[in-house]
Amino acid sequence: MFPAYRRGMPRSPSSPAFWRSPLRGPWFTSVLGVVLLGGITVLFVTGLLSYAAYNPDLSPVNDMTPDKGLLGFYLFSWPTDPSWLYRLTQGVHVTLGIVLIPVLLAKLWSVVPKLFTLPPARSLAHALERISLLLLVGGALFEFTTGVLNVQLDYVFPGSFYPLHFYGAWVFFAAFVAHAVLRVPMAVRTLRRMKDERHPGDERHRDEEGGELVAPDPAPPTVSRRGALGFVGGGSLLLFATTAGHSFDGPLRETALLAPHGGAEPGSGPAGFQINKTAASRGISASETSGEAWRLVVEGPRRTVRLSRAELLRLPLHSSALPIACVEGWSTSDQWWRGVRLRDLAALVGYEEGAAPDVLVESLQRHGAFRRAALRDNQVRDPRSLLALFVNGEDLTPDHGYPARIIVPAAPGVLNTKWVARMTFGDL
Ligand SMILES: Nc1nc2c(c(=O)[nH]1)N[C@H]1C(S)=C(S)[C@@H](COP(=O)(O)O)O[C@H]1N2
Ligand SMILES: [Mo]
Repeated sequence: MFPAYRRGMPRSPSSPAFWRSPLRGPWFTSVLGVVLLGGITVLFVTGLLSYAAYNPDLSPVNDMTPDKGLLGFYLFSWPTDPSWLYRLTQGVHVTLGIVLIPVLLAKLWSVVPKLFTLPPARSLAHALERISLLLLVGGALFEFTTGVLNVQLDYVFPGSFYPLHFYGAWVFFAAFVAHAVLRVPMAVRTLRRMKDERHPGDERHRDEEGGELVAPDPAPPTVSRRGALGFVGGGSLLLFATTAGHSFDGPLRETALLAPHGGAEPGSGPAGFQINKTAASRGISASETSGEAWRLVVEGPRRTVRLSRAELLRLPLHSSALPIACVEGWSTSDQWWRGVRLRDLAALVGYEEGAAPDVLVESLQRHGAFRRAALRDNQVRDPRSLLALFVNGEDLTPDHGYPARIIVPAAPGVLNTKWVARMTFGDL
């Protein structure tokens, strides 16, 4: 399976004879390529959706990539329906990305001899093709690595993950499209041609299309091509089984051994669901959230009101069943939130029914990326959008945002600001 040096064999990896695995060939590469064609397209689309869901064009506060320029051409108002929308799109993005890792690695392995061929360029067209291949391979490794690091150890990327992953995605996808246009017809022909043969993947003829992948002097096989593919698929299945549970609660979450928000819930009882950042880790102390100290400032262009939690409790309270769905791919099922509608808070500072504008929400938290977020008018107007005071029948816990937090249907977790101190209504 691995290139081995034998007496009398060329040593240099630029020589085709250096690569001796009998697995390499157009069939193996084509099968993996077709899986990645579908998978990476879904990753790209769900990634762009996730970016749109952040409302990056609404306010600089939300904008993690200020120089997006033309790349923001597709942005749109993220809807509030269905309430599980981001839970689905981002769960698919992260889980599929992790599941495709073995396929990506196998695909790179299957074509690795090509990276070493000499001369580096036979013609201008060949040179361009090789540069695009470098962008493709480099881009793929970069996107998968930054994505996994952000999910597994988000502190590695203090705010800079978003521009890196976003710009990287465009560079990678451009190279990916160019590669797909050049290679898909060949991959499809290869798979069609070999479908009817008795031994799929039997590629003794180096002069056939894609034959340059076939080792000229193959080592004896230790596993069939189908077996190798099964091995890759098994790896993906194992990753799926140990990750996908992070999008569910209860026994299913316990199966997500590899996911940071898999395994057991952080506690039992009404607030025993996943916590992103704890109050202690964000520097929120009980003295600032106590009844005497905490006031919510609600500001509009004409009026500002200050409300204690006791005063908020005297406003009409409403309940919504909504999930928390994080960019890191994990989510909770619906929790029962109870609190004041965002549109009722807009009404307090003078906005008539149906005319509620955007809002900038600021937390008590003084440092860190997610202490402020801007919500769009469609999110403010949705009757399920709340400044929540309770969850699952009890007061919010400090870790879930006591005394008050935002909860908006279908929005990414990052827009659900905890420990809210100030809300400024107005067109942003
Ligand atoms: N003030 C503040 N609010 C915040 C955050 C934060 O770091 N600071 N994290 C956000 C993120 S990224 C998520 S996913 C949700 C998680 O909510 P939970 O901890 O109640 O599950 O809170 C959001 N609200
Ligand atoms: Mo999050």
